[in-house]
Amino acid sequence: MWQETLPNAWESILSQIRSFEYSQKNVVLVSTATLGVGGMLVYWLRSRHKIKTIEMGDGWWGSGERPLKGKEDESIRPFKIETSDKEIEDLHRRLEQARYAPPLEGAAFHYGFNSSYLQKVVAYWRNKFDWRIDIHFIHVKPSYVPHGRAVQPLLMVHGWPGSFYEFYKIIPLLTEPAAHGLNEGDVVFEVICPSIPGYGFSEAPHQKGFDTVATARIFHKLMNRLGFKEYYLQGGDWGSRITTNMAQMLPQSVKGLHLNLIFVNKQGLRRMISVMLGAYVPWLVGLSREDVRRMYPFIQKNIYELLRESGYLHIQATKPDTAGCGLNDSPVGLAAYILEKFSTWTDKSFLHQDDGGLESKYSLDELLTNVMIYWVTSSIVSSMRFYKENISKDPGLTADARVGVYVPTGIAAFPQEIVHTPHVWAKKIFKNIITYSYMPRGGHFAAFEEPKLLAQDIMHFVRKVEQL
Ligand SMILES: *[C@@H]1O[C@H](CO)[C@@H](O)[C@H](O)[C@H]1NC(C)=O
Ligand SMILES: CC(=O)N[C@H]1CO[C@H](CO)[C@@H](O)[C@@H]1O
Repeated sequence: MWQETLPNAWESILSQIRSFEYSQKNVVLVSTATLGVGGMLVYWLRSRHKIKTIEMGDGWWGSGERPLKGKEDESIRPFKIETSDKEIEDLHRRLEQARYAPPLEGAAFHYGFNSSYLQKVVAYWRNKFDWRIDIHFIHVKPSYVPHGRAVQPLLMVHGWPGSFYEFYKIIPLLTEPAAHGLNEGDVVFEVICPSIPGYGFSEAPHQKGFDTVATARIFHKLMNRLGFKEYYLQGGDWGSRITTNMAQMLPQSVKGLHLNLIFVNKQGLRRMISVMLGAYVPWLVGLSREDVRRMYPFIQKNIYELLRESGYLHIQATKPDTAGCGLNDSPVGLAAYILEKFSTWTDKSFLHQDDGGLESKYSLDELLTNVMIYWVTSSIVSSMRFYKENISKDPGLTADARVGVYVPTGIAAFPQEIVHTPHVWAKKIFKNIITYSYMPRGGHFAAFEEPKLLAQDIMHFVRKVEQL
C-alpha cells in the first residue's frame, strides 16, 4: 500500500537536483561607527550564550553558469525511473562476455571478492534477477494516522556504496508501525529519503568541491520546499556526516538527530592515554564493559582491520576517476567492488567465508538492486568523488569539526560497525545525547540488514525527545 504514495517520491530529488542551489545572501550592513561600547557589551553578553553553528553558505553545482536571481527552478515534480530495453540488452551482453581471473585456492574473501562466487552472482543477475524499480519511493506518508498521533517528518540519508534502496524495508515499519507489530506508542513517521547528488538518480555535481556541507544545505532546502519547518534526521556512513552537518547548520530546524555511525575525529594525547588506560582500568576513562569488548585489542581492531578495509578509501579520496573508469564500464567489476563492502562491513568474520557470507543477511535481489542503481545511472564515479571532496582537507580544521552538535541526539551503536565510538568520546562532539544504545546485532548497513532493530531504536529516541 505504501507504494501508492510514491508519485511524490522522486519529487524530492528532482527539486533538489534540477534546481540545485541558488539562494540569496543576506547582506547585513553594520555600520561599525554606530556601534557604541554599550552595544558591544550587549553583543558580547549575548554571544556567550549563543550556540555555535556552521555557516549555511551557498553554492552552484549545476553545469555552466549559475542562473540569474529569481530564475531558479524551485518546482517539485514527480519522477519516473525508466530503463530502456536497449540498456538492459547492453548490460546482458556485458555480463555474458565477462572474463574472470581464478581465485586463489582456499583464500575465501581475504584477497577481496571471490571470483568463482562472483560468477554465480552474475549468472543470477543475467538470468533470474528482475529489475523492477519503476515503482519507487522517496517521500512516504502513513496511509492511516490513528487519532491523537502526531506524524513526525523524518529525513533518512544513505551513504556509500548504498542508496535510498537501503531504506526500503524500514520505511513501512516507520510509517505503519502498528501494522508491523511495533508498538512504540505515539510515534508515526512520514519518511523522506533523497539520493545524495551524484548517487543513484540525483544528478551529479558538475563543479568541484561538492562536500557534505553543501549536501546538508541542499537537503535543508529540500525539506523547506516540501513544507517542513522542523524535522528529525537519521543517517549512517556519509548520511551521518550529512545529517550531522544539517544539525550544526540549522539547529532550530532539527528536532532530533539519530545516527548509526558517528565520526569523532579528535585524536591527541588525551585520547591516546585513555586508550591505553582503557585496556586495564576502563572505568577510570569512562569505558563500559561493552565498549571494551568492542574496542580491544585496540591495535588489531582499530589499526589492522581499518587498514585492511580502507584501501578503497585511499583510492577514492585521491584519484576516484581512474578506478571509476573500469567500474563504470564493467557491470561485473562494479558488482565485485560494491558487494565486497556488503560482505565485511556487515560482519568482519564474513572474510573467512567462501561466498563472503553475502546471502546470509541479504537476498541477491536486494544486493543486485543496489548495484543496478549504480549501473543504470552510471553513478559510481560521481559517488566515489564524494570521498575526494571530503577528505582532502585536514579533518581537524574543517568548520564542522570545530562546532559541536547541540540538538537532541540518539546513537545506535551496532556491534559489527567498522569502528566503535564509546559514549564518553561521543559526548565530546554531541553535547545532548538522549539515547545511546548498544545494539544486539548488526553492522554498517543497519537499515538494510536489521530494519526492525533500527526502527525500534529510532522510535525509542523520538518518543523520549517528544517527552522532553
Ligand atoms: C569461491 O566461491 C565458490 C562458490 O561459492 C566456492 O566453491 C569456492 O570454494 C570459493 N573459493 C575460494 C577461494 O574461497
Ligand atoms: C575537502 C573537505 O574536507 N571538505 C569537506 C568535507 O566535509 C566536511 C564536513 O563533514 C567539511 O567541513 C569539509 O570542508
